[in-house]
Amino acid sequence: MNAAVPTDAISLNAPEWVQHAGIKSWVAQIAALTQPDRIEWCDGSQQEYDRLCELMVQAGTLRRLNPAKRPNSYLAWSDPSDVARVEDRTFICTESAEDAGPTNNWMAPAEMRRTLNGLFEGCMRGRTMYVVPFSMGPLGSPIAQIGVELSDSPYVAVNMRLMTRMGRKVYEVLGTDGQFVPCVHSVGKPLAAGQADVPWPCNDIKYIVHYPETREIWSFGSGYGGNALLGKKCLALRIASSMGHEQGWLAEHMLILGVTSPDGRKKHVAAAFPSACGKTNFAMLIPPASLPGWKITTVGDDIAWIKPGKDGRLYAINPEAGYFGVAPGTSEKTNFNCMASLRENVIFTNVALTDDGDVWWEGMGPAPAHCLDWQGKDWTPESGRKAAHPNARFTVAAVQNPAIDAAWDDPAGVPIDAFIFGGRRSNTVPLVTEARDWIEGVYMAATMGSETTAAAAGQQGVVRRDPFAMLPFCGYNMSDYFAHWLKLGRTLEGSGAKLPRIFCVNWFQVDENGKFVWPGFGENMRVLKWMFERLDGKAQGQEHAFGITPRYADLAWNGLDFPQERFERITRVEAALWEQELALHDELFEKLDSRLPAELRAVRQKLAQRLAA
Ligand code: SAT
Ligand code: MN
Repeated sequence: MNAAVPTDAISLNAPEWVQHAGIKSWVAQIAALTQPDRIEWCDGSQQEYDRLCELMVQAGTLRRLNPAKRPNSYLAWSDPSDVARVEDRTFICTESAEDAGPTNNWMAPAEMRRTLNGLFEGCMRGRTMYVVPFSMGPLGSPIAQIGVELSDSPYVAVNMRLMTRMGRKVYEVLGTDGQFVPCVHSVGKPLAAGQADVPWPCNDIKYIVHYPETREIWSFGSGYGGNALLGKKCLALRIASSMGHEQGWLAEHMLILGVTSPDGRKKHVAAAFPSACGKTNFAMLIPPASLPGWKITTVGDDIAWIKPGKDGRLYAINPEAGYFGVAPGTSEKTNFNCMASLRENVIFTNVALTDDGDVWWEGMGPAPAHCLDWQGKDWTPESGRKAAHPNARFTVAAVQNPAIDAAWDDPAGVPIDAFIFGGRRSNTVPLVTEARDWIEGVYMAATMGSETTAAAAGQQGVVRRDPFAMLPFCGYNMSDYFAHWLKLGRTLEGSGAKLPRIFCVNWFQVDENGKFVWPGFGENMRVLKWMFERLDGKAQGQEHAFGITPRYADLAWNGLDFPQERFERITRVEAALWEQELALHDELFEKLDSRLPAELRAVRQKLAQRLAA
């Protein structure tokens, strides 16, 4: 850590352990534009983390939780207008609009630069600019990517320390001229001389901007989650997906887990679900006691970088080092491992504060008789409103997860045996379907629909197409992205390698009372076990218009009372619903028409024929 004393021209004051001239001149250039009072070069140490947290406690941004209940943990309440990702303010700025594609907001780079230069000019006045060096992926690994985020938010600096490999070591990897992705972030609220700050500064004007061609990220106006922690969605998904497209690999919105069978054999699964659809729960699943010997271990809970290995198989790493998970609904019953991860060293955002200085959220357990809600207002169970914001989050280092996979940090990654794609659908989509081949699997993933959640600003519960759960995260044309997946399949198949199988799941069908039919959580192990056995060529299933689905007798039911009639209701393919569904696939394809791969249209025709037969 190194603090600068403000002078007329701001002093760069770079510490001697930063030997990278490119970074120093870039920091100077951004400081000249944004005009912070001072610059701090983060070293990633515990002392620095503690000091910044204490600074935020003084400023009212953080509250220290009761150390007897939740050691070394803090609670932040954001501004009520800054609680989620802002998809309508997220831009992919490529030279040609077609390269961003019809699913992204686009603006020409030169025009966007003019807009942002105006907004960023003087935007850090009265604040400190933190220089936050981070690695996505194990430090020094050939698959890792380095970023440097310049931010006027100390909340960002401490969250980045939990979510990424952040600090001084990054400069050792970079040396004097290593490559990095420059990320500029401002909450967009400069302070005049003597003006008091607010606990959660932000701006009504928001821009989350990516230049994939020059690999730069600029974010203005929000201090929250994926809008502000730029290593996550911005670098590890939007920029990385575009790098992967160019270089022949994949950056995906997927958890990665290891499944070990009772006889000690291990397989790895990468699973894509939209935000706030239970990826963290699935990644930390504890199999029911009635399925003894099965074990799940976590490699990652949100993002996977996947590259073909020399043996023709696909290998995945988790580029992150922490979890930024949804708190509401998390309990010892729904996700024991997650609750165990959250015992200490956590930053909570927008959960409720109990009278004894601990946290609470809906679904955690019995409601307290009184607490302060996420806006600091008195709350009782009779209040008739939620105590925690539905998108309330925790930030915690991955190493605190008791189910962490031994290879989670392995630079070589883990070999992927199966992909799972899952949306949140109250009807239509069966509990589980296996694609008959790679192309059919890509079609399933491409046409995935899901009900929107509180993770993004806007209306909740509306079904929208969310291809590969990447709609908000694909940094280039979605049709090109489909083509990239198809091409990868052809290349791997051509090399004689065994391709991962592709499955589509839906845990979320509801009955006539709006209640979930499938118990989910640990019971999802029954579906995973079926997949595992399918990979071994052992389990049976039934072929239907869209693929292969297990019959009742194909799943293990010991220890669970789940009648056949209920199983059939969530696995049947209803022709009338599927005709509507296909019409929605057509709508998506129409939107993506200009570059849509012909293979996908062909699958669509075959499905319609099978459905009609
Ligand atoms: O993008 S966030 O990190 O805020 C969370 C998400 O949408 O998955
Ligand atoms: Mn996510």
